[in-house]
Amino acid sequence: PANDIDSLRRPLIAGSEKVQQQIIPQLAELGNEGLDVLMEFLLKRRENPATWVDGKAYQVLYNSDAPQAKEFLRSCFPEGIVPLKSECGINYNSLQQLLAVQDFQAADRVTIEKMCELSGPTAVQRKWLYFTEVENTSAVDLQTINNLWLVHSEGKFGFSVQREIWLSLGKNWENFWPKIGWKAGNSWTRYPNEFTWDLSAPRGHLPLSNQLRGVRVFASLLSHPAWSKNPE
Ligand code: UYC
Repeated sequence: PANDIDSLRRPLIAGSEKVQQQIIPQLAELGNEGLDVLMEFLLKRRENPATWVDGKAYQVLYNSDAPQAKEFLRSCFPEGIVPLKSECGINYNSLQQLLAVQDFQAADRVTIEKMCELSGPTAVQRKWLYFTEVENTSAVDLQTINNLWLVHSEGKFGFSVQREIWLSLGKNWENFWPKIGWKAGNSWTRYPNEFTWDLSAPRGHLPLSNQLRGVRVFASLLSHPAWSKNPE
């Protein structure tokens, strides 16, 4: 295995994202020595904002039973690899933990709950949002939620991914919904069982926004200044 490890360490550090994506699960198969390389990798990169490649490496360690991995995460990344910034005193740890174990369905529910919390107690009771509430939502908090999704989904899921697709289609909803797997022909994808709760889903499939009350809320979310402003 020592030989395997050396032949994987270099491309993990210097390879393209595609190469890194393939190497991380191979290291996970190699036991403690593989985990050591992943820890070294995360530490080396911690000065830079986390990418989905960091997310992959973190997930291997997070889902490992090895005591050294547990101790490493406890001391170096107790709250994960995405800074859980909030201007509203909201704790995003539950969302980060669900995404770290790739429980996208539960993470989607928590995302809806957190979005309501961000708008205050009346929205929490109502369990859905008005577009005016979305417009006034903190950019910092939206970026935190979005970064968690991006980093833990190979860059596939998140509001900013949905925005990019929506803009690329000239904001045409009838083209956008099928593109992200929310509608096929004339039928809406049914919540929750018809949605795809893993990475085989189309880009932008998650998180969900219920369209039952119209597109205005989702349009406000995708037009929010959080996505055009630099991260704080
Ligand atoms: N649902 O169909 N959705 C619900 C979606 C629609 C409906 C929740 C998404 C179309 C009803 C989430 C799509 C529609 C409820 C989503 C979708 C519809 C419900 C749980 C594809 C009928 C029960 C959170 C666009 C034609 C609740 C929540 C209620 C729930 C998401 C029906 C996350 C992305 C137009 C009846 N749907 N939803 O918001 O409010 O309740 O009655 O979008």
